[in-house]
Amino acid sequence: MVLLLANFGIIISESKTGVIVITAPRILCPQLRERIMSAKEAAALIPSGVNVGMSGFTGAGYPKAVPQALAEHIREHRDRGENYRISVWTGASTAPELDGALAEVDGIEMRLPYQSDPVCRQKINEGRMEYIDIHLSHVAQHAWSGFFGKLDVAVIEVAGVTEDGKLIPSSSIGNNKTWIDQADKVILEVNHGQSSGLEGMHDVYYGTALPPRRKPIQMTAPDDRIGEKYLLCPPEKVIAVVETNAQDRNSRFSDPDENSRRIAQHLLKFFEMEVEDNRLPQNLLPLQSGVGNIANAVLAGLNDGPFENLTAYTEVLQDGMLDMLKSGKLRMASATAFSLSPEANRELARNIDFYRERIILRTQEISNHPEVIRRLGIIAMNGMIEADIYGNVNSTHVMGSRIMNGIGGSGDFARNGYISVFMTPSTAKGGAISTIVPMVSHVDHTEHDVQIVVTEQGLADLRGLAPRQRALKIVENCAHPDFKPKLLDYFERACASGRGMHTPHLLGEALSWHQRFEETGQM
Ligand code: 0RQ
Repeated sequence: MVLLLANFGIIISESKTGVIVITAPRILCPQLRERIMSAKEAAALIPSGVNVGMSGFTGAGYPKAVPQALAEHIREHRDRGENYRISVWTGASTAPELDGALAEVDGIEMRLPYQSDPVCRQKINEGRMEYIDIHLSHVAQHAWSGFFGKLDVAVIEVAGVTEDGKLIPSSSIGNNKTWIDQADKVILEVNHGQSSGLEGMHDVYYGTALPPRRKPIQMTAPDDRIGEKYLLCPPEKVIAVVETNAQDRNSRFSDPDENSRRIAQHLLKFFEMEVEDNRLPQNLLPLQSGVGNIANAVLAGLNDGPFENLTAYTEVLQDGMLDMLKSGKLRMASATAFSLSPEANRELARNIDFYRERIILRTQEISNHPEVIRRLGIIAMNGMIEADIYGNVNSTHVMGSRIMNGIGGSGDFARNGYISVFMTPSTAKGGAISTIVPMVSHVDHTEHDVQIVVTEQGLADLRGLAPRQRALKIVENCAHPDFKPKLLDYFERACASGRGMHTPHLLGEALSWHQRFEETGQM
């Protein structure tokens, strides 16, 4: 049972256990309360063919009702034989209620800038959905410059609306500021399921501009605040307000497996040696960590390790970072989004006052800003699909052609970080594939942006090494023993071929590793 006293914004609902829950009003602005309607009515305001900017970043803060209602609307049109598709721009990946629902009905013409949804992935790889995979820090300025076309509608989840119409951001900010600024029309989802204690955690910077004479971004530490606590939106732009009461959809991380633990150990030992050699301070430098189980294992390792008073300047805050904030190992964290398991989400809500003092959520053009990342000296740690013997990294395309997720923010951090780490188990698909290969089948991060490669076998520090030195170090330290002799054989024959010695390759043979796997299931 859900009873909505719309005039007052009060929701009275009955929980699964029969408890009556009264939710305080979240929409305090009278002008916006007048626009409250159902998700179905709001979805009908989004015509076919338009560009829609939606909130959402790694399963946090995405609209949960309007995209599903829109998918239903699209299905009805489809059933009548009408073509109905939109383009979807977000912060990063969302969840089945958005990407999954719209992809399922073939409702997405073009998607950008990052996704990790299995249905989307399938449609993209079948050529039925266009996908622009770009650096997350580039998205806002490409939108301002009009490279993606005109943004027609923004659909943004918020945690509430203040009396004077300011929007309290929810569990991610991503590109919301840009979508609200650029769109002609704005649809708001006000989610009562997001903690009201999020208010005050955000820092929305309104000073970014296009060249020439851009102003420096005035940050010299991860905890500097430079913006507003709210998103600003002229109330007359808002065409619909939809109330929801739903949780972000993020799955639980599996406990670190042996490979992840070993990767974490190699990395921790490396940090210890860097501190010993006075190349890193005792509390390291601000950490960026990609998402996933390996990243989480590294954070768990840091939580048990010797380093204190750490900081994070990253794009996504996952469970491991929350644990580190709780234990006090991490002094503060800056990001653009949460990506928490349901348990960690409950922990956040229970102790929101504690976390609000230690977490800042920013727009993604600031969380991923090359200028800030370079100035702060970030330690960037990201996953990869494969690396080649010279240190080029493929993060996005399996066997050169099939998109997995996208580059996300990995390039923003890898290119501009102080230390750029890429990590993966040394084999994939039950040991049939070596993730260290002669030549990557797709390049996302060139040899110039990759400094440390880590697998469960070991760590290769590529700094200060020329290509042939790098090849030996990567094969020796990182390749799986099953593939090491083949890789060394390739390298030695390439060196002996007399075809030029700076970066020796046997071009015809280099990619046949991938081809062999496609043909035989073995590399
Ligand atoms: O596929 O599930 O079908 O078996 O790739 O691999 O081992 O689960 O690794 O979850 O850490 O993801 C690069 C994809 C790694 C991720 C990538 C197959 C493997 C499996 C996933 P299956 P794992 P992870 C901050 C930074 C780019 C974005 C980024 C990623 C699947 O880290 O998307 O860094 N990075 N963002 O079997 C064939 C190989 C393979 C392979 C793995 N060599 N060949 N298949 N797989 N290696 C976050 C954001 O920007 C939001």
